[in-house]
Amino acid sequence: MEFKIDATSNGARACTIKTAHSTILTPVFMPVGTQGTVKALDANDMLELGAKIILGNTYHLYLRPGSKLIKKFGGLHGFSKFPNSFLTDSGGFQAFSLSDNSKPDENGITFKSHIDGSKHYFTPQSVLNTQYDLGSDIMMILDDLVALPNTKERIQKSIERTTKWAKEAIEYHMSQKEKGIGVNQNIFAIIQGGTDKEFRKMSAEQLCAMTDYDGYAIGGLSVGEPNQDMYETVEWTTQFMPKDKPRYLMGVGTPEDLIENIERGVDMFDCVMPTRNARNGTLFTTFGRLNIKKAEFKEDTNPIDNACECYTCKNFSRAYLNHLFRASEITYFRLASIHNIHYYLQLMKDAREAILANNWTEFKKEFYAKRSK
Ligand code: PRF
Ligand code: ZN
Repeated sequence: MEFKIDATSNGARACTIKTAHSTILTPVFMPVGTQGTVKALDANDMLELGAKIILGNTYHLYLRPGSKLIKKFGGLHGFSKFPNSFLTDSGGFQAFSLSDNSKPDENGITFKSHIDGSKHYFTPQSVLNTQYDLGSDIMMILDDLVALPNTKERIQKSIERTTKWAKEAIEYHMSQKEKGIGVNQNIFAIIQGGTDKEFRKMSAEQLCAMTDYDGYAIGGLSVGEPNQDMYETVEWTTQFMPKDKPRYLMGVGTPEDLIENIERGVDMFDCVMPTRNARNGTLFTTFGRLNIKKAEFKEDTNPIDNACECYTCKNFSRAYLNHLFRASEITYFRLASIHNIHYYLQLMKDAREAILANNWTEFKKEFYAKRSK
């Protein structure tokens, strides 16, 4: 992977990441395609939207349809026909959040399938094997998640395990690459430590000392802690992360969260928010959120957002979307998802332009000013 910082502005970074499948300009938002598709959309829609990278989930694809099947089709790229980059999460977080009783031990995580209740075991090596089959451009390591708030003992355990697993993962990956496996695939470690400063420092220092990693993620946030705690933890943690590698904040967030964390030096984000919110009627606009279900939109001839240039806004009225939503038409999901993803991707493009022009502070001020109207 090639990585270059193009500009910085008041802590915010504009970088270029080159993988085997695409050139990614940061800050970047990665739409979530858990099952190998961004819900309601296909590869062509994602290309039209200009997405250079999307996220897939090892947990789901391992359980169904199975990574060996996907490998037969040429990995996620061949299977889904999305030609740009994929990042795949390791499964640790999904085992933690989706399985009834996932149980970590010193060597991995036991969990029960949310589909058929069957029992499975993930190890640092096994999740890489699955991700080699998937052919993702960026693979995430297995990490040990804890719900917040939690005891110091449990958080300490989590960072110890995560470091141990990270060491095993990078050693395994290096040995596999020597055999010609995963040579074009990159690997990111995941910093844990809750909102405790000492634990975050410890986790960041231990993981970033493993210099063979291609990038570093901040995990374990946006799991119920107050927003301000997340911002402070990110600000604190990034100082222990190398400047010359990508920084990824996992599972974050709202448009406001993205702006705040870009300013704190984060380059990459993913979140189900634009797609999930689209499906339940919440649409993002330059002036804030809009609920398309509302009766006030029944005869509204305007597009969702006059300032938006997405396919949906260029062609359809709020009245039509309000109708499609109320009639539970599948087309609604597609049109709403296109708009919300376009909003997130455009926000990242605008942020990048502001950084390149060294105009971050003004850009951030305007972002908030428009929304308070
Ligand atoms: N670890 C992994 N995936 C994640 C997270 C994490 O901590 C989060 C936390 N917000 C989202 N997705 N592996
Ligand atoms: Zn739009």
